[in-house]
Amino acid sequence: MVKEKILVIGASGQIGVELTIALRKIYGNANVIASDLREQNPLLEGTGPYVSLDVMNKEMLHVQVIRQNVTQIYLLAAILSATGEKNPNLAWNLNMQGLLNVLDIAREEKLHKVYWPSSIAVFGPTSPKINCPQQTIIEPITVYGISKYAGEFWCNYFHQRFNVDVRSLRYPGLISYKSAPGGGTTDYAIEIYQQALEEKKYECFLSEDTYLPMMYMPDAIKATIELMEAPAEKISVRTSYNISSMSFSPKEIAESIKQHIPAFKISFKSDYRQNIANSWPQSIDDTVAQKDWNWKPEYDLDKMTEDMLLNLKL
Ligand code: NAD
Ligand code: AKB
Repeated sequence: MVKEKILVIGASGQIGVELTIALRKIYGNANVIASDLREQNPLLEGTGPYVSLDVMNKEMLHVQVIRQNVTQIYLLAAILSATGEKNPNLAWNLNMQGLLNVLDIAREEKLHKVYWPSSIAVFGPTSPKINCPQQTIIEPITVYGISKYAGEFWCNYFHQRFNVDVRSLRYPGLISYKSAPGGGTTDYAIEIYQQALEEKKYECFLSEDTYLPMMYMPDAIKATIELMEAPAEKISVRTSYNISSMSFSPKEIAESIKQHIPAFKISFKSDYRQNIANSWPQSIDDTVAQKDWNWKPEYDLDKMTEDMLLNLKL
């Protein structure tokens, strides 16, 4: 087996913490280097190497890759949809330049693999709302969505032109309890569990019937690792794969929580994030991922609710 040395960029974020821990279990603690703008992360402390690194500083990134004999990069540093609308220039610069820095270094150093996530945010109001297919009309209205769509084509370009083995998933909204979310439109589906336990009430920033594609973090980690471990000849999509698990509305997640906390009350007050949510599909067709690398999720809404409440109570 080829010895891999993995660099996770953005390791202190919502996905980064859990992905770093999962990768360390597979490749060994010393072979997975966590890195982030943030100086350290208590959840990763004692689990393996951690370096403070700015993905925008290409020279420093390149030095780290050479010095540490890195063979794979997982790039998770980005500005998400809601924060991106508050600072479009910052979102565009980080989401694009960060990716280009990594792809350039991957080409020059002949890295074995690169992982970079896209999002359902690539889709826009003209995309099909139900079972949105892999290939369809894509006209995103957020700077985050535009950056993800452009990023998908940069990945495809570096694969076609320079043979960089870069792989990608269009994650739906991700729900988790370990690490706080980083400024997305789907973050309500995390806050709601925390507030249900602490306050027994929650004011939702999306309307009660806003259906969105969502996924529990263990399924997102499973999908990421399965995609990255699939043989290269099985990967037919070099932009980014649709993946799906569940879709629900704020009203439905509240009903699921009420089965465990009967006194829980939800109220609704939409803000600027409603417009973003309205532009996204309600559900995603992921048959290409199923066919290519046997993608299958494990969690539905009620199974996730049970696990979230159990773990948040600990
Ligand atoms: P996050 O905001 O929680 O984490 C991003 C991390 O990147 C943070 O720890 C931040 O400190 C770090 N970072 C920011 N700028 C950096 C820089 N210049 N150099 C190095 N690190 C920097 O984000 P996340 O939710 O973990 O998302 C990770 C990736 O997955 C992003 O590309 C995001 O677009 C994508 N994604 C996330 C979701 C979701 O629901 N969380 C859904 C779809 C796609
Ligand atoms: C967000 O809401 O911005 C993210 C995403 C779906 O990409 N969770």
